Order: sequence, then C-alpha cells, then structure tokens
Amino acid sequence: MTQLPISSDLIADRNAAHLEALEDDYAALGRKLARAGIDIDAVKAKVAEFSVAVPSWGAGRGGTRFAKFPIPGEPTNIHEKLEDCAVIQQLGRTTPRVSPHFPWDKVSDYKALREEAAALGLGFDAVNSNTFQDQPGQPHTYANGSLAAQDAATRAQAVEHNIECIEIGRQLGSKDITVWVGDGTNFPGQQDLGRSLDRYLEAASQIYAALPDDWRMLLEHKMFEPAFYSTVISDWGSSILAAQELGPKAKCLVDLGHHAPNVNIEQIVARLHRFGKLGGFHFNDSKYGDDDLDSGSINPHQLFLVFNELAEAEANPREGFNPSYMIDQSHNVTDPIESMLSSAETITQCFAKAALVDRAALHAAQEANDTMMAFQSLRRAYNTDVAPILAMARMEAGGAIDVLEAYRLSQYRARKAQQRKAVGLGAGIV
Ligand SMILES: [Mn+2]
Repeated sequence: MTQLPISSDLIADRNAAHLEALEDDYAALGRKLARAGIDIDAVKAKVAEFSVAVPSWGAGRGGTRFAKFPIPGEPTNIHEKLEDCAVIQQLGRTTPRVSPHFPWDKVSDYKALREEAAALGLGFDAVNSNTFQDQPGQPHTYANGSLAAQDAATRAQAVEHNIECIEIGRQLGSKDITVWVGDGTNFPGQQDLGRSLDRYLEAASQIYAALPDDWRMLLEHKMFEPAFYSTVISDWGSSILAAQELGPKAKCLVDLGHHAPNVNIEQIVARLHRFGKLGGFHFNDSKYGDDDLDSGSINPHQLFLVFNELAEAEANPREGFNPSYMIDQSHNVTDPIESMLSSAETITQCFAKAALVDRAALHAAQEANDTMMAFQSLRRAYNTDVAPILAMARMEAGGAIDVLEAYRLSQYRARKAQQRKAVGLGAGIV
C-alpha cells in the first residue's frame, strides 16, 4: 500500500484551478509545434518516460565548506530523507529513484528499507561510496588518500567499503556504484603522479572484480577539491583511460561542476559516447567551480546543449548506451525540496527542448556547411517554452501542475518541523 506524503485532494483541487489555462497553453503550443511537423503528444509521451534520480543527501541543507544553516523540519536520517524524496516525486513525477550514500544512509535492514521506499513510490538508483572522510572507529585514515593511498592497508579498507556498498546496493535493487575519490595532492612533489594512478587502478580493479554481471561501476572525475594541486581522477581523460583499463562495466560519470571553467562539456558527452563510456550525469550548475548550484540556474543553455548531445547519442546508440541521470546539488539558501522540484523541472525542460530539435534539418545544414541554419535548428528548439508539455505530463501522472504552489500549500515542512528533531549546526559541504 502506497502512503504518499502530500494530500491527493490538495493536488487535485489546485490542478482543477489551473486546468483550463493549462489546456489553453497546451493547445496553442500544440498548434505551433504541428506547423513544424512535431506531434506534441509524442513529445509529451517522451517527457512522461524521462526520469532523473535525486540524491539522499540532497534532501538536507548541504551548506558550503564554511557553514550550513539548517532549517526546521530537515531530515536527520534516511527514513526522513526518503519521505522528502517522496514529496518531490509525488508532486513532480520525474524523480522516482533515490541515490543513497554510505555510510551516511546505513541501516540494519536493507530489505525493509527497500520496502519502505516502495511504499513511498520510490526505488533506488546508484549507490555512492564514501572514502573521502573518516568514520568513527575506522582503523585507517583517508587523510592521505583512499584507493590511491600509499598505505596498502588503507587501500584495502577503501576497497572493502566499496564492495560492502555493492552488497547493500544488491539488496536495494541498485545496478550501479558511483565511485568518486577525494585522493590527490596539495603540493607539487607530494605524491608521484604516475604511481598514485597505478595504485588507484590496482585498487579499483578489485572493486570491479566484485561487480555483479549486470552492474556498472561509474567513475566520477573531479578536477579539484578537496585536493587543490592534483587529483587522481582529475578529468574525463583520466576517467576514460581508467574505465578502459578496468573493463566494459566501468563507465564515466560527468558531474557538470567538476571541470575547469568554460570547458565544453557537451563535447565531452559526445566523446565519451563515441567510445561507449558514457555512464551518467550529476546535474547541477556552476559559476566558478564545483559550486553545486541548482541545475540550469546559471547556464540553462549549456544544459540544453548537453541534452542535445544525448539526443544525438540516443539516435545513434553505441553499445551499452544507458546513461544514469542524477541531481547532485548543495542547497544552502533554499528549502532542498523546492530546489530539487525546480531543478528536476529545469532538467526535464532541457530534455524536452532537445527532443524538439529538427535533426534532419540540423544534419542537412551540417552537411551543407550552412552554419547559421545549423545553429538556428538548435536555437528554435531552445527558444520554445515547453512548460505546458511538462505540466500536462505531470498532471496526467498524478503530479501537480504548479509544483511549488502545491508544496507550499501543503505546509509539509512546517508539519515536519513539529515532528523531527533539529539538525545541529556545523560545517560543511559534501
Ligand atoms: Mn557529483
């Protein structure tokens, strides 16, 4: 029996109030798209199929390295996080899976946790290991690295933790493990840049060997932070080389904030796809570095261009093309539920706009070296307001036409503030 956290009567009442305007907007957009030979219902059907996972840690106010500012009613454990994620899915209908993080989300009974999530209308996405911070009672510190540490016992501990995450993931119904390591250096000469990669590959191959047949190991690269001079898996080049060495079940995961400023991320997407190594995305946005801002809040056009490459990839699939999509943001000044509702909508909008691109016209313009018309093929799609398509798909799936309005009227956070214990102050980001 599914127990959803928001009153379905509230959603139905508000949808009834918005329906006439939505039908009007949808019909007008449908006529406009029909003139371009596009069937709006077919686009809506694609949108209804689209989904992106939310991270369990995104349900809380992550903060920055300096501080966090908790709000009343924030979740303090995986059970409360699941409940918040259920709100996002119930209203928005594009986030049916949660990506858990260990050891933060550890429980004693994962079968029960899976059932608890299912009752909330949720499943589990990629499991995330954590070897970038020490845990109480841990025998070996990660202060000098984990999978690439000099110390063999530390590397073994990090491998063992990842294998434990795979075992937990099997019980939760996951099929991917995302491995991001904080390993790196702050000083030239601190570690040998070649040998640290050797150690990483040797340790990562032990995790790879423990993967079930139908699982993937997603390697997440990151240029800097917490290490500021070098990181072991710093960029997509290091990532794809490592994935190629590990084997076919190893793929690359692109976090939009993990690159040097101005890097052409959509080209990285096309490159990784070309070699069958595109494993997934962490969606967020960035102004200066790994800011973990809300998806599309700074550069929605880049997000559209990424989805344009994904649409090309889908039309020309390579072996194993099945990218995993997840939101990875840090909410310091908003209610995390509101940020993830807003981000999921923005991500889905960019997916929908990419679906509107006239690929035949684009390819013909490319073949003819007609630069302006090729660009206009993308521009026309990007400039189309697809909001009515998303709202209609959401409503038909039982979600809210206006997700933020329904969320605020539900008083969900205020109710939780009465029930949940307060989150402590303290630092920092994850
Ligand atoms: Mn990430």
